[in-house]
Amino acid sequence: MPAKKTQHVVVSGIQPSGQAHLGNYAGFFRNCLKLQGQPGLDRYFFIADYHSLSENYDPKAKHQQVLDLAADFLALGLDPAKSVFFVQSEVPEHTELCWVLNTVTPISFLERMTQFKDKAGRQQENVNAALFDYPVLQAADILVYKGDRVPVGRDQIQHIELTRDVARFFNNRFGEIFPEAEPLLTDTPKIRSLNDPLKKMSKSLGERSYVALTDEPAVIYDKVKSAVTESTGILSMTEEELEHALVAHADAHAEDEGLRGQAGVWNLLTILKLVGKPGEADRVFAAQPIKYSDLKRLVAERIGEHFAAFRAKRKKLAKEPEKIREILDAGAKKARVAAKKTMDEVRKAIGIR
Ligand code: AQP
Repeated sequence: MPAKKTQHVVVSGIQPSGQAHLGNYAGFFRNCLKLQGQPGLDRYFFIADYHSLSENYDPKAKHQQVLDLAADFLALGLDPAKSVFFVQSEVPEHTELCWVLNTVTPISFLERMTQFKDKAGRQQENVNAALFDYPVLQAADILVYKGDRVPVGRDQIQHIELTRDVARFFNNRFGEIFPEAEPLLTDTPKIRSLNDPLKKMSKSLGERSYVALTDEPAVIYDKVKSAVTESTGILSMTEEELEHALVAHADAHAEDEGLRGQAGVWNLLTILKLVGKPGEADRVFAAQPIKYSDLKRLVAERIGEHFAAFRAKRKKLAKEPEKIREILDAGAKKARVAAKKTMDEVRKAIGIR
């Protein structure tokens, strides 16, 4: 039998820092799961527990958060026979490579990272070194498997660019070891916050910002019902115009209620495109003025339907923590084989072995 030929190595992770939400689904889970059936790919998906320590957290809750997130991923359809699925801290090579990559990463590059600035602004009492170094650990997460394809949401593009820079700096100094990683985006790479649509949907903006994948229909409706929209029923900007306005004047819009309303309505249409029936979002758009109470009811209903099977599977899995643990243990074992091989190469290249 001819040997299996790997064309690309896909790597991505998600932090266990609370409930997985619709934004994570649109940018990350769906993206990873789509790649599961494609031939020629090696796939590594992990729970980024070390990353999550850079934010305020409760040590008593962390272990359960890891298991919950693993249950989410498995219930959404992750197949451990097709993808290596594991917990980041169980493969110590991630942090070992991070240390080496730190030595070739200019501080000025990290200072530019918008996620660091955002998060440092949100947790001013805890601006720790790990928060600053986060993108280097992320680069190590990818490069330790020689990953060259990274399924992520749009908010992570800057970090993947940094991963490329770091790989290049390393290769220039020590020899060609690492590939250039490219982000893979879906057609819905960003879901906006329901209560502040100028920002991405995010756990740290509070429960009203996001729909959790495990939310029951009544909760979903309650959250979507209070989503920010505008008052005319008319979308005065195209989606491209909106994006352009937001990118061109990022800071100037914090107080722009008109723009916030347009972004809120476009967000509901984006969500409908994601979970609704084919052509449904286009029909709503074409029938302006839009009655937002009807749109919200429809969006909430479709989210509820879309995740009904997931919720049932997820409840069943929650009762089988040993099974989840077994899958993660087996995944870490496989991941370590590949990660160790890269670290052996790296140690030789940098002269410590
Ligand atoms: N709103 C989003 N739209 C599209 N993709 C998103 N992702 C996150 N939010 C959105 C993608 O999900 C993956 C996991 O990201 P993470 O582990 O960094 O989680 P997060 O971004 O930290 O999630 P939150 O809710 O925003 O957490 P907090 O509030 O704690 O910072 C990534 O691929 C990301 O692109």
